[in-house]
Amino acid sequence: MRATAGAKDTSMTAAFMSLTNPGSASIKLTSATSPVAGIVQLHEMAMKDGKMVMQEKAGGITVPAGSHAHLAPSGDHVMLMGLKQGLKPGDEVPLTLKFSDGSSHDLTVPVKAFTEEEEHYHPTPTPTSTP
Ligand SMILES: [Cu+2]
Repeated sequence: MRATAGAKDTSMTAAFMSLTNPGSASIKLTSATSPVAGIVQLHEMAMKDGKMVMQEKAGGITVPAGSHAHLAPSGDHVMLMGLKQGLKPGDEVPLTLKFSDGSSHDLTVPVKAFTEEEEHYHPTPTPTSTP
């Protein structure tokens, strides 16, 4: 989870992780909650009007059977908004993930300083081929 210490906007942050699905059926991360945030959403980066923006990911984040989903600053992430406290490197934040099969997982997420912050909110335009 990205620290808010030193950030311009300390009311929100994001969590990044790798999810592994050892099962034989794909599964979706459908929601998340944390006591430090008023609202937790699952976000994706999407191209809108020629620039990358983040938006709520409809239907959740799929973890394919026997594979992984990587939540990273340039892609899908867990967005924490309405933070009730500042987060500094070294802090640990409880995060509960809920999945489409009804299971939930309680995590303790370490807070780290992220140098990718600018990339996350203001991604450098990269040339893309038009289909
Ligand atoms: Cu976001």
